[in-house]
Amino acid sequence: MDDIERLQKIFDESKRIVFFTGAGASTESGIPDFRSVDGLYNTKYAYPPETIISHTFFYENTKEFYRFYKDKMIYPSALPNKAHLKMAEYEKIGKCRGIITQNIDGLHQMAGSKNVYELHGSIHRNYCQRCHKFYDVKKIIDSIDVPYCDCGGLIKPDVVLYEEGLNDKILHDAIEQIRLADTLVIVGTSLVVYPAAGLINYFRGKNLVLINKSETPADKYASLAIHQACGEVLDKIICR
Ligand code: CNA
Repeated sequence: MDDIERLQKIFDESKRIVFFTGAGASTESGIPDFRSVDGLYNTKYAYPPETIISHTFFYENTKEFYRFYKDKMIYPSALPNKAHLKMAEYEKIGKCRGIITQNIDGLHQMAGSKNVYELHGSIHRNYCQRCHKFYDVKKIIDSIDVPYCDCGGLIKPDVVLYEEGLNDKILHDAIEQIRLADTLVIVGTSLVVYPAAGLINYFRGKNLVLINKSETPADKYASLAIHQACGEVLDKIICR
C-alpha cells in the first residue's frame, strides 16, 4: 500500500476528522508561508518579520507595520486550492467536524468550510480601536499608509500579533474539537508557533496524519506522515 492508499483508508474509516492547518495549506494558492526558503522570513526588510508583526511595533511604528502588512500579508486575488476544497468537501458530507487554522487568509471559508476556528484571526476583519466600527480588507488595501476610521480612530486588523494572546473561546472550542476527533490531519505547518502548535497534544484519537513538505517535530508520533504538497496529495483522495 502506498501513502495515498494509506491516507484514503484512514479517511474512509474515520467518523470524526479534524484538520489543523498552517501557512503551507495556502502556498498552492500563491500565498508565501513564513519558514520555507521562499517564505516571508527569508525576504529582506529593515526589521525581522517577527518584530514588525508584533503588538509593540504596531503601535510604535504603525506606518511601517502597514507597509509590510499590505505588501506581504494581504493577497486579495488568492483563491482556495485543492487542499482547501477537499477539506470543505469532507465537512459537507459530515465527516469533518472542524478546521482549526493558524491562517489569516480566509481561504477555508472561501472554499465553503463553515466550522473554521481561526486561531490567529483574519485579515478580513478590522476594527477601529476607538469606536470599534468594523471594516473589511478593502478599507485596509485602499488606505494610503495607515487606515483610519470615520471617527479618526486607528484601525487594527483582527489578527493575533506577536506578544498578543489567543482568543479564549476559539482556543477552548478548538481544543474540544481536537479532543473529540478520531483522526487529526495536520496540513502545512512547521509546528513551531506556540501556543497553536501545542494544541495537537490534546489529540487522543486513533490516527495522527501529517501532510507537510518538510519534516515536523510531530512526525515521530504520526500514524502517517506525507512530505509532499498538500493540494496535490488531497486532490488524489476520494471524499466518501
Ligand atoms: P510556517 O512556519 O511558514 O510553516 C509552513 C510549513 O508548510 C513548512 O513546514 C513548509 O514545509 C510547509 N509547506 C509549504 N508549502 C506546502 C504545501 N504546498 N504542502 C504542504 N506543506 C507545505 O507556517 P505555520 O503556519 O506553521 O506558522 C504559523 C504562522 C504563519 C501563523 O501565525 C500564520 O498566521 C502565519 N502565516 C499565515 C499565512 C496565511 O494566512 N496564508 C501566510 C504566512 C504566514
